[in-house]
Amino acid sequence: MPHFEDDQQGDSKVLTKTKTRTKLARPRLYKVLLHNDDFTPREFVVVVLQHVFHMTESDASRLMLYVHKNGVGVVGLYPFSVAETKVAEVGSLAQQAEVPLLCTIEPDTGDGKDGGDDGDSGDDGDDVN
Ligand code: TYC
Repeated sequence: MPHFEDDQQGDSKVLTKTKTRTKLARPRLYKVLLHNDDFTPREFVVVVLQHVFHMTESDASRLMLYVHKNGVGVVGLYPFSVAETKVAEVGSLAQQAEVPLLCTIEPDTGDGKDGGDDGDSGDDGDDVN
Protein backbone atom coordinates (compact mmCIF):
# COMPACT_ATOMS: atom_id res chain seq x y z
CA MET A 1 0.00 0.00 0.00
CA PRO A 2 1.41 3.36 -0.96
CA HIS A 3 2.20 5.63 1.83
CA PHE A 4 1.58 9.33 1.52
CA GLU A 5 3.24 11.44 3.95
CA ASP A 6 1.07 14.30 4.82
CA ASP A 7 3.78 16.82 5.02
CA GLN A 8 4.06 20.18 3.46
CA GLN A 9 7.74 20.43 3.65
CA GLY A 10 9.15 21.83 0.48
CA ASP A 11 5.72 22.25 -0.93
CA SER A 12 4.71 25.56 0.38
CA LYS A 13 5.49 28.34 -1.94
CA VAL A 14 5.61 32.04 -1.54
CA LEU A 15 4.11 33.74 -4.46
CA THR A 16 5.24 37.20 -5.18
CA LYS A 17 3.45 39.45 -7.52
CA THR A 18 5.25 42.25 -9.17
CA LYS A 19 3.20 45.22 -10.10
CA THR A 20 4.41 46.98 -13.15
CA ARG A 21 4.11 50.72 -13.06
CA THR A 22 2.90 51.91 -16.38
CA LYS A 23 3.40 55.58 -15.62
CA LEU A 24 6.89 56.96 -15.65
CA ALA A 25 7.74 59.39 -12.92
CA ARG A 26 8.13 62.80 -14.39
CA PRO A 27 11.76 63.82 -14.11
CA ARG A 28 12.15 66.48 -11.46
CA LEU A 29 13.17 69.84 -12.77
CA TYR A 30 15.17 72.56 -11.13
CA LYS A 31 15.07 76.28 -11.67
CA VAL A 32 18.30 78.04 -12.40
CA LEU A 33 18.05 81.48 -10.85
CA LEU A 34 20.14 84.48 -11.73
CA HIS A 35 20.67 87.08 -9.01
CA ASN A 36 21.33 90.77 -9.36
CA ASP A 37 24.32 92.50 -7.86
CA ASP A 38 25.68 96.01 -8.09
CA PHE A 39 29.06 95.20 -9.61
CA THR A 40 28.83 92.77 -12.50
CA PRO A 41 28.76 94.69 -15.79
CA ARG A 42 25.54 94.28 -17.74
CA GLU A 43 27.39 93.25 -20.86
CA PHE A 44 29.16 90.46 -18.97
CA VAL A 45 25.81 89.07 -17.80
CA VAL A 46 24.48 89.16 -21.36
CA VAL A 47 27.50 87.30 -22.73
CA VAL A 48 27.31 84.66 -19.99
CA LEU A 49 23.62 84.07 -20.69
CA GLN A 50 24.37 83.68 -24.39
CA HIS A 51 27.23 81.26 -23.87
CA VAL A 52 25.99 79.13 -20.99
CA PHE A 53 22.27 79.12 -21.75
CA HIS A 54 22.40 79.50 -25.53
CA MET A 55 20.21 82.58 -25.51
CA THR A 56 20.03 85.10 -28.29
CA GLU A 57 21.51 88.47 -27.49
CA SER A 58 18.06 90.03 -27.28
CA ASP A 59 16.67 87.36 -24.92
CA ALA A 60 19.82 87.60 -22.81
CA SER A 61 19.51 91.40 -22.61
CA ARG A 62 15.86 91.16 -21.68
CA LEU A 63 16.53 88.68 -18.88
CA MET A 64 19.53 90.66 -17.64
CA LEU A 65 17.34 93.78 -17.38
CA TYR A 66 14.58 91.80 -15.67
CA VAL A 67 17.04 90.57 -13.04
CA HIS A 68 18.62 94.01 -12.72
CA LYS A 69 15.19 95.45 -11.96
CA ASN A 70 13.61 92.64 -9.92
CA GLY A 71 16.57 91.18 -8.07
CA VAL A 72 16.26 87.63 -9.35
CA GLY A 73 14.88 85.76 -12.35
CA VAL A 74 14.56 82.25 -13.71
CA VAL A 75 17.00 81.50 -16.48
CA GLY A 76 15.59 78.07 -17.24
CA LEU A 77 14.30 74.71 -15.98
CA TYR A 78 16.60 71.70 -16.18
CA PRO A 79 17.18 68.24 -14.77
CA PHE A 80 19.42 68.49 -11.71
CA SER A 81 22.71 67.53 -13.34
CA VAL A 82 22.25 70.02 -16.16
CA ALA A 83 21.23 72.79 -13.75
CA GLU A 84 24.22 72.02 -11.56
CA THR A 85 26.61 72.16 -14.51
CA LYS A 86 25.26 75.48 -15.72
CA VAL A 87 25.49 77.03 -12.27
CA ALA A 88 29.09 75.82 -12.04
CA GLU A 89 29.88 77.28 -15.47
CA VAL A 90 28.47 80.67 -14.49
CA GLY A 91 30.37 80.52 -11.21
CA SER A 92 33.60 79.71 -12.97
CA LEU A 93 33.22 82.51 -15.53
CA ALA A 94 32.34 84.96 -12.76
CA GLN A 95 35.37 83.90 -10.77
CA GLN A 96 37.71 84.29 -13.74
CA ALA A 97 36.31 87.75 -14.39
CA GLU A 98 36.40 88.59 -10.68
CA VAL A 99 32.76 89.60 -10.55
CA PRO A 100 30.19 88.51 -7.95
CA LEU A 101 27.60 87.25 -10.46
CA LEU A 102 25.49 84.61 -8.69
CA CYS A 103 23.46 81.80 -10.15
CA THR A 104 21.65 79.24 -7.94
CA ILE A 105 19.39 76.20 -8.20
CA GLU A 106 16.04 75.56 -6.61
CA PRO A 107 13.53 72.74 -7.08
CA ASP A 108 10.71 73.62 -9.42
CA THR A 109 7.38 73.66 -7.65
CA GLY A 110 5.52 74.27 -10.87
CA ASP A 111 3.75 77.28 -9.41
CA GLY A 112 4.87 79.63 -12.13
CA LYS A 113 6.59 81.98 -9.73
CA ASP A 114 10.21 82.90 -10.12
CA GLY A 115 11.01 81.76 -6.65
CA GLY A 116 13.24 84.65 -5.71
CA ASP A 117 14.17 84.92 -2.11
CA ASP A 118 15.80 88.29 -2.11
CA GLY A 119 13.11 90.81 -2.48
CA ASP A 120 11.85 90.42 -5.99
CA SER A 121 8.20 91.12 -6.66
CA GLY A 122 7.94 87.91 -8.66
CA ASP A 123 4.33 88.37 -9.58
CA ASP A 124 4.21 88.60 -13.32
CA GLY A 125 5.12 84.95 -13.60
CA ASP A 126 6.14 85.13 -17.20
CA ASP A 127 9.87 85.09 -17.16
CA VAL A 128 12.08 84.82 -20.11
CA ASN A 129 13.57 81.39 -20.06
N1 TYC B 1 23.05 95.30 -11.69
C1 TYC B 1 24.18 95.16 -12.58
C2 TYC B 1 24.67 96.53 -13.03
O1 TYC B 1 23.94 97.51 -12.91
C3 TYC B 1 23.84 94.33 -13.81
C4 TYC B 1 23.42 92.96 -13.47
C5 TYC B 1 22.29 92.40 -14.03
C6 TYC B 1 24.20 92.17 -12.60
C7 TYC B 1 21.89 91.10 -13.75
C8 TYC B 1 23.82 90.86 -12.32
O2 TYC B 1 22.30 89.05 -12.64
C9 TYC B 1 22.67 90.34 -12.89
N2 TYC B 1 25.88 96.60 -13.55
